[in-house]
Amino acid sequence: MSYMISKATSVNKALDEAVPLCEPVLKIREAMRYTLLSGGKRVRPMLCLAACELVGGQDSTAMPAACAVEMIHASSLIQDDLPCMDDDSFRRGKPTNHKVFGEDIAVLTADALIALAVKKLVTSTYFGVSPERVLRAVLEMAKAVGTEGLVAGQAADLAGEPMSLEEDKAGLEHLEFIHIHKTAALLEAAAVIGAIIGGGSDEEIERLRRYARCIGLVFQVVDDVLDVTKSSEELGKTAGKDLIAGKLTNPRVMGVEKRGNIFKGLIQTRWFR
Ligand code: GRG
Repeated sequence: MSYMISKATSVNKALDEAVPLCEPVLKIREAMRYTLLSGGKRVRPMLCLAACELVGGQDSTAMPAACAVEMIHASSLIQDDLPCMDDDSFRRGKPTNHKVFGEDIAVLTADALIALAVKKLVTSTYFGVSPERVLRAVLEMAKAVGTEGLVAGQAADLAGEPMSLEEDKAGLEHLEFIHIHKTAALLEAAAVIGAIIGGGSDEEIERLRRYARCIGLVFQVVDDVLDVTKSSEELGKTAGKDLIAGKLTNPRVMGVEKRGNIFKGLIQTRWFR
């Protein structure tokens, strides 16, 4: 726990310094800071720093990359909460970005966070990381964000149920697709980028990719379960919304027993062998 607290503290400091409150576009910067510094657990930057450390690199070398990954996460949360997506009013115990700043500013803020993430990642070269490794890291981040990652997962989640909910296999494949893309992709990228920046070998990088993908898969499964077992106060957001929306990801939508079988299926899939 003390390891995690110390990493989160240094990430918070670096994020604070990354977005100074100044002109131009003061309002956008305020909105960026609002979500970026609103108390997330910092799981992704922590994974990035830990992976870098594991392959023999320094925290300071991976800090820009760790911040970049958290900026992408913040951007995805802002977008996810928009009325055209999940339409959430609360996150981390506070009103969501668009509730405070308006939808127009929230969309621009999410855009600005992605741009800043790329900029931040590229500054890794100032810390002695080779341009080849930085390019590789940028490629990993782009893959995690776009149609091979978050965007694909969110699109599948929004599209709702698979063709047949009766067949566990169809349900399993659909769930796995959503979890792997919407959530695991960024956790995977966090660890992989940390290992690339830290000077890891190809073998080390691929091992960490596999490990982080598993963590990501379980992370979303737990997040879905918490949505029905915890209160809104405990979660800091409106609980049970997926249930109301009838989303497949909610354990009670398809029945707890069926969902239990799907969990078992998930655990036995190729990611866990
Ligand atoms: C182009 C960046 C971008 C995104 C577009 C909107 C979208 C596609 C994707 C949404 C992805 C999303 C919000 C997935 C949920 C992942 C998840 C489990 C979030 C909660 O993560 P925690 O628990 O949150 O780490 P904290 O608050 O601790 O940071």
